[in-house]
Amino acid sequence: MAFKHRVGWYVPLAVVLATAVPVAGATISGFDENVAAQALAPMAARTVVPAPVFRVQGTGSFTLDKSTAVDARDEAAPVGEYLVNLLRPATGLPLPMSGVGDIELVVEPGHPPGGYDLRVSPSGIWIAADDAAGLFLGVQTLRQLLPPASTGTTRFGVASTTISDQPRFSYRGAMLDVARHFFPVSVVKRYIDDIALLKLNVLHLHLADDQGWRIAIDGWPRLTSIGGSSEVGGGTGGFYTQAQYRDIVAYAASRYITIVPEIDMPGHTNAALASYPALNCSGVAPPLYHGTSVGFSSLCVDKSITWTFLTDVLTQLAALTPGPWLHVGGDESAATPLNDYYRFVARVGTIVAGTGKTMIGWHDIGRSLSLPKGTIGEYWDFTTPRPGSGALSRSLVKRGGKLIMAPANVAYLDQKYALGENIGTQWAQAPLTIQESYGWDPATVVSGVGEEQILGVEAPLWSETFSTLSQLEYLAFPRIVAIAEVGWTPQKDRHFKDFASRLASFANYLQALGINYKRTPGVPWH
Ligand code: TNX
Repeated sequence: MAFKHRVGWYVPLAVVLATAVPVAGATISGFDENVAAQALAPMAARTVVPAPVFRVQGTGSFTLDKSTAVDARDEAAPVGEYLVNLLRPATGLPLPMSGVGDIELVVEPGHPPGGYDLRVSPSGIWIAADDAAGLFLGVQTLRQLLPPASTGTTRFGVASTTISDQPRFSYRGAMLDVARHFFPVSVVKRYIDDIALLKLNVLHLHLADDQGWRIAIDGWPRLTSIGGSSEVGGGTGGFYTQAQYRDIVAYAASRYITIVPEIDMPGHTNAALASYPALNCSGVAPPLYHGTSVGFSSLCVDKSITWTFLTDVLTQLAALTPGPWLHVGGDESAATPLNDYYRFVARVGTIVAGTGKTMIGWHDIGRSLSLPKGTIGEYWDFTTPRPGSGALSRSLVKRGGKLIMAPANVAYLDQKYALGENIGTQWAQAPLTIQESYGWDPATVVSGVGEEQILGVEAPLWSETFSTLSQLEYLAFPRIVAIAEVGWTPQKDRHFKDFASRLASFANYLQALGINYKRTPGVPWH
């Protein structure tokens, strides 16, 4: 009974995949056009973002009703719980989790690496993946195949379809700057839910900068009582206790999202320097900083207290963070003499390696002469590299590291949509349009850094110019949707016009979820 909807699918799917996958040119858009343009019912199925790698439409549809149950056992159970917790309020249906169900979620070997298989037929829905994380990604697709809750629909139909899907890159990140303006746990959780919808799987938290220190470190209470007490513009700031940070990590994990904590150093450290006079070479603490300049602060490389401090910070952060990475910034350290910078990064690298984590730094750390093997660089220069940034990035790759691609002129979500807007910055070739956020290939930005050297992509959201959730979402959406598709969908299958039409449909989900977004020009918004 539980397998009834597999009958009639299993063989055709195997045949289809056996022929389509090796060709690797079997694009979703190709199939939509050639096979199934006539079969889009009841919900137009072209809404999925990021675009699945392989998809065919079937005929007919499956409709959820009072008798629909969800079968998700063992490793699949948490994903099943997540799904029914979303769908019960949205549909008003009971959707019991039982041993037998029309919606079947399965963890078993044999599915696309990092991805999932999904089938909808008139008799049911089946999603399967190698692990729960992959299954969760399949559930995100299913959410977008269902009508958005806000439309008042009472018929929850899903068009028959077969999808086989996997990501281009394993690291698909968003970064949130909670240092320039502080955002409470509730906002961070909301953003985690926002990005989960897009199949992003990393949230990088920029936890310390000149304007604020946002994470409690045992033994260093002034970091938060002083360093956390302010923000850009002079507001009251805030910080996460270690229990709150753990809560964020656990919430992210329940969405199969890894937290990457960043403490930016040796520059971008005024908040720490203001908290402890002894951390300053002069022994005198600077005042708290409420402005938006960069490149004026530095830790004091030759003081032993600097190393006691950094060992405590990095060791505690590593213990609080289950993910494999610690981000140490390393950018814009104009106030650190170059020789000091070399020695600083080398020693930080040793501490990070001692915690068992892999170090990430902005690509500037490629300058360092000594780095733990495999250190990851985050590339933030433009899609046409300016002098130096390409070489620094290649220097990381030569030492066995990979790159996270976050070119500022396409991936920095804080860049203004239009120069007249009142939030956002514009240093990175703003205005930044949705077409530009979509229209780049991570593998052709830095020569010598191709597909194999790239860990993934990230969309940073710096917070100098905004302080509310609504502003945060406005800057992120829809450009973060473009970055998510850049990180997921094969390059050859990406076309702006096709993306823009799916994005316009996806906006119905943004609306239903109350996610603020910019109606950028060039998208056929409904
Ligand atoms: C650059 S690029 C920064 C941040 C700013 C941001 C504003 C880089 C690694 N750092 O310090 O917040 O620009 O757009």
